[in-house]
Amino acid sequence: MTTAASTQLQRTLTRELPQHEGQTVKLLGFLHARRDLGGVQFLVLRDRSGLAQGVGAGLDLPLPESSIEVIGKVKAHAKAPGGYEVQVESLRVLTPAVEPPPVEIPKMEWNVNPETLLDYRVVTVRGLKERAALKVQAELVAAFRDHLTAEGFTEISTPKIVSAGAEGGANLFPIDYFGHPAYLAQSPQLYKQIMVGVFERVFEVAPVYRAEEHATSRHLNEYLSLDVEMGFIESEEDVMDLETRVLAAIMARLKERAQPELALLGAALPEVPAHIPRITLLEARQLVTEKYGHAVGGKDLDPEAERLLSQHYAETQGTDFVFVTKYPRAARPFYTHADHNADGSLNPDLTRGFDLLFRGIEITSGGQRIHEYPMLQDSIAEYRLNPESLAGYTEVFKYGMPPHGGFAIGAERLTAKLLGISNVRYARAFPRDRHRLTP
Ligand code: AMO
Repeated sequence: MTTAASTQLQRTLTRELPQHEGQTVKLLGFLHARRDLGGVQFLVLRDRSGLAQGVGAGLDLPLPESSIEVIGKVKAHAKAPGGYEVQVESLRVLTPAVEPPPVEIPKMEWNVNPETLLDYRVVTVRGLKERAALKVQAELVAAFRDHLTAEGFTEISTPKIVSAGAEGGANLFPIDYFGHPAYLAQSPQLYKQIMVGVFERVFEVAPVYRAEEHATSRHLNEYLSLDVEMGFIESEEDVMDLETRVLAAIMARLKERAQPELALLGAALPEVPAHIPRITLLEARQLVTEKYGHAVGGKDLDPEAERLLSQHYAETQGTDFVFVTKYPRAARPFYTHADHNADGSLNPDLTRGFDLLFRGIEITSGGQRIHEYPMLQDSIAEYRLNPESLAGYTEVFKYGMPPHGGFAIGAERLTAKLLGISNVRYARAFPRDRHRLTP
């Protein structure tokens, strides 16, 4: 039935109930929970702003998750969520669910195999914790955009179908592009640099693709990359300072706009120091070996070394962040600028590339890039890359590019570490991993 009352009333959100005590309101949402005690029925309606309890008599409650409209009077009720209750005068089912959800959506913990939860992600993602994590991520992305826009950056959109890899390595997804070989973009790296020649300061928020064969708690095959590139820098220090300001803006916005979600998830926001500590990769490796007895394998830091280095900074300086700087050439892509010696000459072994660790894990890579055409050609040769396949990128350097640098934050890693989520897959609505292509 569409009653006259339902069409006349404006929609009220559940979080607005306190302003409507004593009034008749119309709520729209999902039937989050229901209980029928014979003569009296209780319901919880969930809308985008929260939850509201309703109580009524003679109500015919549909299956949970049905879309409903509730009209009723608002009364203060200490035991109801939010402190108010709606005395239901009419309940209208807008869309009835035809099957109950596979898990009870209102429960805070589901004792179910995590893979099964992902199989049913289309509806399990409605869970309050799942929704809260994605909401925090949305605010985080909004803060990233807003802050950079305020610093004069322009948002760009670069191709995700590309002819060559930007980061090197074997983790490219090949695709068939009308009979020609092509790949899914690993990173907007080369295009964001080209766009510095247009706008000086650019950013992009878009998914990127990595054919990671291994299943870890930190790798996805598709993740949201928060990319930044800035022209006319002095050195990578300017880039690290920029990232520090971006992170501070993100935390400030979450503090202001995501309190309910953070509280629900029991998450504590980190303080972003005005100057995030910096340590060179060589010193970092030495430190974890000497202090913790951990011998680091490979050229980079391994996950255990990242964890220990973060632990050291948490213990000694009370911060969750540390920049690891001056990566050796062998651990960085061809586009990374060499570091300078004290006399100003180039050091062929070290670069101006850095990583940012947050709570034990790398959330960012960045650095200063090569901006001079001959130096870039030399680097491509040294890395034994095919100059022809990179010609579309290197060409722009013939026409003049300013000194520049940038960074990329993996949105899921940052979200997961902020919220205490143990696997990045749960910081994405529909994760893609080695074995998962649906939903
Ligand atoms: P890099 O390859 O280090 O650098 O990636 C940057 C950040 O992206 C995140 N990340 C991932 N997140 C989830 N799953 C993955 N498989 C994955 N791989 C990377 C991490 C990482 O720190 N072009 C450079 C960035 C730059 O220099 O501007 C790049 O892509 O948080």
